[in-house]
Amino acid sequence: MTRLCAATLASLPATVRRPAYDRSALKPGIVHLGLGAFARGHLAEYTEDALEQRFGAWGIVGASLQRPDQRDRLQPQDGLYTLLKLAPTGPELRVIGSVLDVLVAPENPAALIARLASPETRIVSLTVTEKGYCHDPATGKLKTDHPDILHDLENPDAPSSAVGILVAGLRVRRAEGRGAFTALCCDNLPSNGHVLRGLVRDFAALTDDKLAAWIETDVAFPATMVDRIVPATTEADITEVAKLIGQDDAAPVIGEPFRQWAIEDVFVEGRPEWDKVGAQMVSEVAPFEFMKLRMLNGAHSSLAYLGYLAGHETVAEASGDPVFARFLQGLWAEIIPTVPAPQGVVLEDYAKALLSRFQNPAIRHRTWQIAMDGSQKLPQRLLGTIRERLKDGAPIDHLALGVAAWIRYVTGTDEKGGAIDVRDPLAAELKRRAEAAGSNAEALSTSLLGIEAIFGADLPGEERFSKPLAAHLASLFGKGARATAASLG
Ligand code: CS2
Repeated sequence: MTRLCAATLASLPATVRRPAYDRSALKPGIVHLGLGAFARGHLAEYTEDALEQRFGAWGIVGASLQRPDQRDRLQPQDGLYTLLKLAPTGPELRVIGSVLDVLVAPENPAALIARLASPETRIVSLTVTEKGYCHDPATGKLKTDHPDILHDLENPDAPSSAVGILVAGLRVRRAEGRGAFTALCCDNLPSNGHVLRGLVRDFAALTDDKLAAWIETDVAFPATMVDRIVPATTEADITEVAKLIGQDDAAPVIGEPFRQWAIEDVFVEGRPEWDKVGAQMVSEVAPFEFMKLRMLNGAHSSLAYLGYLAGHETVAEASGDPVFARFLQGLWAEIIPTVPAPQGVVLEDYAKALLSRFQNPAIRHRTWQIAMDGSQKLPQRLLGTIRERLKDGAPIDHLALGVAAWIRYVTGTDEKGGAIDVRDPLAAELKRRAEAAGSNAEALSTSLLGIEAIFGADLPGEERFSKPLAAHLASLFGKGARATAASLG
């Protein structure tokens, strides 16, 4: 079978939508750090739409910060790939053309820094996942003892972290009298623009106060809320897409049809007309962010741990199980009072829509995938909500069960005694603490609650949290995830 690339676009079946602009004239304007499936299914599609509406120099150069895989898949395809949107009613196929090239940071850091420093580059966007910011998730502050940060301080011209890379590019721009770019964080972090600004400024200040001050005044860091469910691509997806488009595509992206993007409209060097193609330009992203992080991601993580423990492989299976569907309703009832509704949104309707998005049988989003990196995710997904509920003296039973399920999960052994492949930057510490406590639920929950980078200094002393947490954990060990969720009524 032929491989998808610029030369084969014309022979795609008519059912496959393809770039409706002159791609050979497309110049780069965006560098995207962390070009995984999510960015290719979200930012790159919005940009594709914007290019179709009004053509401009907004092509994307992706950068992989770790492995060359993405570049190796995309370069032979001239950056082209299929976006397969799966609605319960059927598939929709589209080849995306907005990605022009992919750089691999560890292979050639100088080339990436030069691209960031190029006058063509006006936006540097990021999806490097929560742990990619080398910060303390409980406080949002830079971890100055993080190995990547230490490495980047030693090697400022060959940085490995996203923050180090941004600062290296900005340093050259300033030295050469070029203007700054906009750094657009598209990760699921609370106040993501503000947090990124602090990290970049604080890292720069470790070596160069003047650069830090210039960053503070000249670089824009808009806050964003991003949303589309895009599971990691599997071999089965690759086979399926080849069948549908009649060509080989080594890098397809599979996602749900729903997408949302709320952006604070502060850009120093312009932006694509994303607002003309569905992105919401808003002055205040926080209500969108609270709604999405707490209601979608908070439910996702809780369901991932409980569902995985109960033997459900995907979110669709777990949320299709009536016990967990009821658990989700109870969870959302606890979360909703802590969320200021964005204008025009009824949060109960948002919750209903979430349930049907989760239950979309065409999307195979593995509970294991979402369970990854819990130590980096819990603070913004569940713990902030718990703090607010406690302040109001409101019940937190469902929220606490989500956290208990995480603790049960990171012990590394499932309900049948099988090993769980726990992926987390704190995995070693979690394992050590779990082994020391054994299956003594109280000792285990006290020990994990003591990790200040996750739970802060306040939550361990909060009995209204620690007691139900330990009780839920004992129940998870005793009767399992499904029966425990069922017992919440
Ligand atoms: C998920 C998110 O993997 C995860 O932790 O909760 O990737 C989720 O699918 C997206 O944020 C949806 O927009």
